[in-house]
Amino acid sequence: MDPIKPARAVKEALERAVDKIADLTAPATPGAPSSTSPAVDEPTEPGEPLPRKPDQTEPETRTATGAQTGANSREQQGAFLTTSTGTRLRDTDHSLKAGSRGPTLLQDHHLREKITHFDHERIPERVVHARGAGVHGVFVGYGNAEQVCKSAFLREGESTPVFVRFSTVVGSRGSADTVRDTRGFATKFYTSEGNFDLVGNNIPVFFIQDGIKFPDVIHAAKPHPDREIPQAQSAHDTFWDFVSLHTEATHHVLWSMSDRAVPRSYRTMEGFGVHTFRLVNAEGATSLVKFHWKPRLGVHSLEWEEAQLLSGVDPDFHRRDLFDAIEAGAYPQWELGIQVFPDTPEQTFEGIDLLDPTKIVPEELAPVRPVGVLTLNRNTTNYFAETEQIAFHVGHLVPGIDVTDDPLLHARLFSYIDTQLSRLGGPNFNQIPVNRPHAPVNDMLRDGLHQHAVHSGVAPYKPNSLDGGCPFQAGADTGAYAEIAAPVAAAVKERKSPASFSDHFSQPRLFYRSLEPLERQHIIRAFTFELGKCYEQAIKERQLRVLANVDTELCAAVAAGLGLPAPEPTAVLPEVTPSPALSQLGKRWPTDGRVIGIVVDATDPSGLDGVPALQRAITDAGMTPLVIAARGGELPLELTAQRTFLTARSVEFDALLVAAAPPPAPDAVPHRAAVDPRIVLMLQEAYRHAKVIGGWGTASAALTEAGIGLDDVGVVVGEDPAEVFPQVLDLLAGHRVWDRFPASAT
Ligand code: HDE
Repeated sequence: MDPIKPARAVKEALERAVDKIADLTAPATPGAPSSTSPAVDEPTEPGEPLPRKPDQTEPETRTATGAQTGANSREQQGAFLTTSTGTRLRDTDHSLKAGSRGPTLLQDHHLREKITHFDHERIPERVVHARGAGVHGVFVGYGNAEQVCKSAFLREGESTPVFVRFSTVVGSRGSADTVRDTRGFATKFYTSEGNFDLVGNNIPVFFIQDGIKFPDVIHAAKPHPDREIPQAQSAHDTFWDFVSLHTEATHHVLWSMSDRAVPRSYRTMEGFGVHTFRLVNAEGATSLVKFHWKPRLGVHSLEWEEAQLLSGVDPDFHRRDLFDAIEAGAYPQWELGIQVFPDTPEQTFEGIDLLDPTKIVPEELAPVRPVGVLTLNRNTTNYFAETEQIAFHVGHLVPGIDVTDDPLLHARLFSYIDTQLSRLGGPNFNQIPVNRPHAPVNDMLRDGLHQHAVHSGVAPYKPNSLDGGCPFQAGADTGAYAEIAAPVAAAVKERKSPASFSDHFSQPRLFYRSLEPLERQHIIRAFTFELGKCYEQAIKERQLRVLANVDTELCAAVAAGLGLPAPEPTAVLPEVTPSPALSQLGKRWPTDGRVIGIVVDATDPSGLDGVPALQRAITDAGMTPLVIAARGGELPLELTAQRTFLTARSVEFDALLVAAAPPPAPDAVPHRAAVDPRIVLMLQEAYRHAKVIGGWGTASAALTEAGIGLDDVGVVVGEDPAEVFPQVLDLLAGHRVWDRFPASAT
């Protein structure tokens, strides 16, 4: 910036003084409350906010970092270190002292500002869903929802910016990504009619039917209060104590023990709104709906042992996968779908109570109709500013969408504002950049901690005349949000669930019996693992009694694993019609964003032939190749090692390609075998986790060393990578080669 010349400064000061005198002499009598005299009658004709009084101004439009608004204007400005008020600093390494040996002087503002700010850097983490990863994207409506919903963001071709935060529920902010848990899938749509938040999960049902039980289920799932262990786990006594006594949790527990609770990636999860919502179209006709997110890449999971290893090898596995995929241009996509039900007075569909959040409506009974597509295409710039400070709320609704009387949803309507007050330190959290709506805001909320707006006018109340009556209430024709007038049945005040909420077992049974044998086997193993980690035998026995009322095979297999007798069911197990849509096996999907490991032996350059071309082929297929060599850095043929035998572990890769049988590297634990033991372990794990393995050249020696048959299912051995890779890619479309281990569950 040019220094201001003294003569110009004097001239400008004089001009300002003259303006000021003119302003002061203009009004006849100072003290008018408003810029315009009010009318006697209350203004009813809507108009913009009145102009400011001539004597008023506002702070110049600057961002928190001192810049004019505009692109990148919130980032740090200028080349020099400054205080938070923009004064340049010449030393941030030494505090101001009386002499070089002290004492330190209280006068040192920079020291005090720096330390005070640091002392307050942490804010309370979310009480649930503390661990999360967020990214930006865009939602485009298909326009086919108009029959049921008038919301603008669903119109054909309407493009709406969004922010999505994925999360786990139980663990604290620093816990591992791949734990067995429900995942949050929360989306903020910055629509032209205000923000709409769809705050859902990757499991379509919930543990409880009434929000008053939420603290109970969370207290049970969180670490034991005395020792604060275990972190981010449900495999402990308090969790199983609660759910074995509180049988309405059974359906969610079945999902939590299924592969859904260990997703391969956030990109391969379904999302669900869980509750039933009420939609209204432009004519005022209403429908009940359930929201679904359907991932374009299909629904895929980790193997349980893989998930456990990843918690140590790469605790950031899911967030890294999401950010890397977006950075690589493999933008994850989901279709938003709705199941639509008639809005009848009973609010049931095919005998299923739509207000019961422990129930699904099988897709075979009510198909999911896609109404738009979500693309996540931009990573965040600053985790805290965006992902940590985003504040979702199920009450952030737009015209066309309303809540139903689901008692779980009603407690949520209270909870989300309340929790932001303490987490984000006051009532103005919607003014934080990531929460700001893209629609114009003219509320009458004022003051409070961290107020960013500079509100003009004197009448933040209604009715008023001093601000010209502004802001005005909108009508149906001017985009007002109006709660849908839904009848409330004549009732007595009582603490009670409806009788239709009392069936806790038929839908868990429906879920279990809809899965493929392999998926059921995974559920059996998960129950056996989790209950095996409990200390109290009474809790295990009690949970087995619950399982007996779900499925005899499940109960017997878990009981056998625990070494306990399988109890008899206490009720007749109902016939259920399986819902094939609940299974995640048996189809083929795009492989975008998958990671392929390529093991090479740099000491034998002949084995590297074809590897550069293979890397290109993998990249062209939308995936990431990572070369694994004995040591890092440059390799022959202009290859670079992205991983070494020391840093790589099988769980990072979706498929493993082996170009050689590398001998033990110098940093290997002394080993008699001919192949480096880390590579042998890597192959054994990849094999155990049903991953595709490909090899050429001398690779067969490495496979044999690992005990892998060259003709085994999902093992492709050929002359060169050009022959092997297409077959590997084809197998990868099925996610895993599950046929390698035929399931024992029937
Ligand atoms: Fe939440 N939930 N929840 N929840 N929830 C929160 O809000 C709550 C429930 C869900 O990425 C909190 O800002 C109650 C169901 C997600 O920021 C809190 C009840 C579903 C997220 C809260 C429920 C969810 C939250 C904690 C029972 C799936 C993370 C921090 C009545 C449909 C959002 C916060 C994000 C977060 C309360 C039940 C999803 C305390 C009282 C059911 C995805 O307000």
